[in-house]
Amino acid sequence: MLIPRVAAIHDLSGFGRCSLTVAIPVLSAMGVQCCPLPTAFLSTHTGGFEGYTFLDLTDEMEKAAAHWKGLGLEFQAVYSGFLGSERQIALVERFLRDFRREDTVVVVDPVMGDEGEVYRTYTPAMCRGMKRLAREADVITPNLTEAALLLDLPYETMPADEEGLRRVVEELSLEGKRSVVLTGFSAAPGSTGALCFDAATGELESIQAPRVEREFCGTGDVFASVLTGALVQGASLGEAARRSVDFVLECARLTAANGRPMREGVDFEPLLGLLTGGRHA
Ligand code: PXL
Repeated sequence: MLIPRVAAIHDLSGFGRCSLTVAIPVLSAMGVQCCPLPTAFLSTHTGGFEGYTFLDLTDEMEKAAAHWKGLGLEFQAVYSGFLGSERQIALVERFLRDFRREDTVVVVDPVMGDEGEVYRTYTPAMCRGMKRLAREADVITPNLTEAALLLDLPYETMPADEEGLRRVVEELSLEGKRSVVLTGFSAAPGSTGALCFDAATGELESIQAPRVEREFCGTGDVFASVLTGALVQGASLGEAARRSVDFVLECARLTAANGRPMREGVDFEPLLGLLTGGRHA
């Protein structure tokens, strides 16, 4: 049995449960091999902490990617998220040129901001770079803030109704060429989930679950990691989004029940068992 292999290009934040500290355990639990290519090492993520350390790993990434190329490694998916510099975005583009094969799924989580705010380390040039990188993706997983940035629209002008958001997702699909999973989409009060456009079928689908009335940190990373794992297991986009929405709901419920602070991310560890038992597990 071939264990699917994913190159995960994200930061490593020591505390706060996001990016690689989510992607590695989630993909492993799903029976998928995660090969991390860390973009930066931070003491914590940048949301809700002061004085975090930030070590840019661009030079190291370049060397590691060259080594992987020399080894002839192949990946069933390349999954990128939080990036630390403009140069790094170009490096991920080069990584795709070197490693993308016919059947490689490229998932770009265009991590740039949330709740209408751009993350502190993201410059306008980096946002332009992310938009360029996202053009190479098979699947993108923006939240509404990132959707606005990708479309060069002010966040305040983004529609709130389903009809308008369907148009946003269609526009993000680049005329049906790439799949889009808009996260944090609420189809009705008390419900939340994702609005998906599947480039394979040309169909739009809303995937919903009950909403836990609290804000959480790192749920985008949990969502995109489960989605990537399910896609390399052969799930359709809709099935993969269903697994992601359901798992994020369980994480949100447990974190709320445990009363944990937002900046610590979600309490996902006791729930990893829900992810085992996929097609290859
Ligand atoms: O969850 C997205 C994310 C990833 N990585 C870092 C972040 C954030 C969000 O704040 O700061 C370092």
